[in-house]
Amino acid sequence: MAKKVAIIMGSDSDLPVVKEAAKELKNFGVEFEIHVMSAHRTPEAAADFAKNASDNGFGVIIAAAGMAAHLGGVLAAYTILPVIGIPMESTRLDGIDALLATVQMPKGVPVATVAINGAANAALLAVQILALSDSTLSEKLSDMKAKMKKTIAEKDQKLQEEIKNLIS
Ligand code: RP5
Repeated sequence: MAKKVAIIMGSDSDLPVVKEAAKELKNFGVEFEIHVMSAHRTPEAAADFAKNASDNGFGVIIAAAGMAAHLGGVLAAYTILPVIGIPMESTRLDGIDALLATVQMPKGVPVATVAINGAANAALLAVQILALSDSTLSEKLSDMKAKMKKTIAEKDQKLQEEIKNLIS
């Protein structure tokens, strides 16, 4: 059975950004669940979720958290599933606080950290991980890359025409 992706947010205030991850997973037909759990406010719930995630059919966990963002690290401490961290831009520090807290994990407990607010890439990375054992997903990823290549080539062609007009 296809594995699901868990998206855990430190707060419901993270949802506007996290929606981008949900959209990507939906596009790829990957099942997912979204929950609010906090490393600081509900540490037991976060730990329990991570401990049982594999048995509950999840293949990857995405953790979105802002400020002193320990959520990805706490989830990763309790599971051997891959954990992807999204540092949220939720304070005057523009997400640098969350980026450093998420990315600077000690040896032995990795959290694959994407860009600040990089929810779409977190979902794509999760799909890439699941695609290692799912050929339908690998084909969809290859199609996506081919479309991207075509779009950029078209943009470059349009640019060349604009430049030609500009200097003629
Ligand atoms: C973090 O603190 C959350 O992930 C959120 O990004 C930030 C602010 O949370 P709220 O005060 O809006 O609940 O734990």
